Amino acid sequence: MAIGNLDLTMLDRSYMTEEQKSLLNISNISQKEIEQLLVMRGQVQQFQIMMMKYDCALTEVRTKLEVLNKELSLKNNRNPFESIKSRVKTPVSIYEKLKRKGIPFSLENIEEHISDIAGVRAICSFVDDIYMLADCLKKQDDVNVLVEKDYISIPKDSGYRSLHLIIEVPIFLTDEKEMMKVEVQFRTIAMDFWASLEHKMKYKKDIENAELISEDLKFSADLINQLDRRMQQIRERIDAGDGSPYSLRPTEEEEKASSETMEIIRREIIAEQKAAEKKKK
Ligand code: 0O2
Repeated sequence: MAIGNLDLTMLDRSYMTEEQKSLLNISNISQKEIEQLLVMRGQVQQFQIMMMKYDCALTEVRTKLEVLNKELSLKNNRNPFESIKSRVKTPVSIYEKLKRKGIPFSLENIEEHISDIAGVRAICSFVDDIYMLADCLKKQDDVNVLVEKDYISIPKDSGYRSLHLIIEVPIFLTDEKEMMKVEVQFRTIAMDFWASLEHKMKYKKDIENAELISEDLKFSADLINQLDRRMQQIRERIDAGDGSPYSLRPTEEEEKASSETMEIIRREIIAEQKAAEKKKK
């Protein structure tokens, strides 16, 4: 029996004691401990079946996106997707997400409260591709849209931008059809670059001076947003065969952001100079 890559036959079941029940409250749980918890509850197979179904749902959604990619690449002579990544959430990550939400770890709670066990990340070339591709997916008649979170129009406080769709798609097993939830995150390359680095550096971690770091990350997210807008404007000019520089004039918002950048750089230079002078004395 294996959950993920681990072999459950290797586990010593006699190790399972009442103490294991406290697993629900421990932090930094390991995959092995989750497996022991499932063994203790006699739910190993049920868990494996559940994960297998989410994996099948991922395959369905990936295929849908790959079909769109093939069709649109032919029609428009360019690839709307830069890449499509997918993953089934690990048992540890599922456990931690439930814990963050204050919900006990159980199979019922996983199905009810975690909507991104099956997750697809579609990295798109331009912001307008994101909305066009999401619309194509939403109107397919075997796709139910459960939730749409547009963190591009309204970014999260962290600066995080992406379009999230939580959808339900059918999977067909030997004698049943089941609707499974999949979260699809649509991002541009720039949004993905920011989110991946931010995730590594800060997301979910307690750090010193968190407020200053958050401000800097937010500021970088705004720069990334400007870059995305600019790249889209350039593409629009190329599509229109218009090389005129005027269409690239910065917006008021961009001008404000760029003068803020200059101010930050100026302040940093002054601080560095002062620090150097102090060192000399
Ligand atoms: P991981 O490790 O990436 O899987 P819900 O999923 O709707 O029940 P949640 O988590 O509040 O509840 O939904 P939300 O805010 O839409 O976030 C879902 C996922 O989006 C997260 O999954 C992250 O992948 C990503 N995300 C959301 N906010 C941020 C952010 O500020 N920075 C980064 N880098 N990613 C973010 P997980 O499970 O939290 O994490």
